[in-house]
Amino acid sequence: MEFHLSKKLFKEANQYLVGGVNSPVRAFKAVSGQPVFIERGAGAKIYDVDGNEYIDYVCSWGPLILGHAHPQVVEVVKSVCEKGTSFGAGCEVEVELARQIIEAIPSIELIRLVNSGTEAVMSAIRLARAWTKRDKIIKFEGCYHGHSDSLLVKAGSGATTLGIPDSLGIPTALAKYTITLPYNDLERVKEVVEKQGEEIACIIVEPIAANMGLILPGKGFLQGLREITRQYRILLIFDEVITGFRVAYGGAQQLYGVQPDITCLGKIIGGGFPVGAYGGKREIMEMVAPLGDVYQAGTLSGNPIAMHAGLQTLKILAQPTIYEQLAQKTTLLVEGLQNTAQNCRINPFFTKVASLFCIFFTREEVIDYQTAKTSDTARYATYFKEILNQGIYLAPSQFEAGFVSLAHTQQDIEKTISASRDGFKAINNYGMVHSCLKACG
Ligand code: KE4
Repeated sequence: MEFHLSKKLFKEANQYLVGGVNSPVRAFKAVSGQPVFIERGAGAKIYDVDGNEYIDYVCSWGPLILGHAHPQVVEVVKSVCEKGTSFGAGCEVEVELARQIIEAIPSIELIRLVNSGTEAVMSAIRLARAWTKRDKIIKFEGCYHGHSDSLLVKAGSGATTLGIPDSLGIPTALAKYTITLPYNDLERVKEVVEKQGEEIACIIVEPIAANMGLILPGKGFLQGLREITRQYRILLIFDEVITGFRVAYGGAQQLYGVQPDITCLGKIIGGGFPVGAYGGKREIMEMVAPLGDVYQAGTLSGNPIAMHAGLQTLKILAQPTIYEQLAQKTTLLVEGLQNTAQNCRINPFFTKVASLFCIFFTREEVIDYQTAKTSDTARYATYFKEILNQGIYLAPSQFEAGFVSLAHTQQDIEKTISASRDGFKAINNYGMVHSCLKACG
């Protein structure tokens, strides 16, 4: 594959944009590669500016569960744009989308729509602190909840990828209120809550962790968090920005049968447009302005274009068998990759749930941030580059998840498995070269 135009564009981009990108992970630093610039997408495919075609497993980091440029989404967006794009006033479609979300997620009685997952989580934390009149929060190492100050502490996603677990610029006076614990370690949570419970406003968790690779909650972990938070009047916040409408129509809380006090959403509910949302019990949400004294606002919150794109997406997801189809495609893919890896005498650790998956290049069982970090990121980079050259677009970092869409076909999956054979062989070759260089000193 040739990347001439992407290279040229990246060089130019670096003159104007920080690092040539508008979000760090897109710079491909973790795979020390040359980022590709995408020109268009259609279904499960994206096409870069050099005309290369890729089967896309990033799906814009989750929103495009229907695939790119879904006809019904494009149609509704086109027709709405012609009537104006933003009014800074109420629109009927905001009410329709709010109703659609609330009907899907029983733990949400009242909701506020915003413009990003970061904004949703930042507002939910502020609300939890106001509701409980406490300052401390508990989050989990490797979980990523957007880039608001209190949460950019031992974060996942780009922060892990870039090896900056704690960002610069966060006042220690604020960071000290964030307690970070190992994911899936309920005993540690109990220890801390028994000592400091009266000072803790909330526990925020990705119910399925998808920002340090993909890590499933251990048996009883989420239920345990629910019990201990109830006991100490701590609010439980599920960050379902990725898992909301992804792993089930009712999100991870439906899959695991655990209801949080506040849910944060994003990505899919905007159908590919900027969006976020936080919602929960009416009595809690009524503390938010203009009803209550927790202030939060946004110029483009509830933007009609994003609302229509999100509503159309959810209406399609609400149809029967959609999640069964997504799960079948993902199982076909992961089982094929596992068999191929074994045939190449490679034993990565795979995780999968619904239409999310991940390949960790480690022999360890990955259950938290520390075990995720045992992954060989150089091997991941080798695999990533080999399959990219064969037209497979996986996340440019070991510490992200893979996303399957409704548009991925059996043929796409078979091509991915075939390309992975070469990807695993490239690792074997890399391994041999590496050990030879090591032996030669
Ligand atoms: P945004 O502010 O990027 O819309 O959402 C932040 C966020 C919050 N919570 C979870 C669980 C998330 O995964 C995210 C954002 N996800 C990353 C991908 N791991 C977005 C990609 C990026 O940062 O470029």
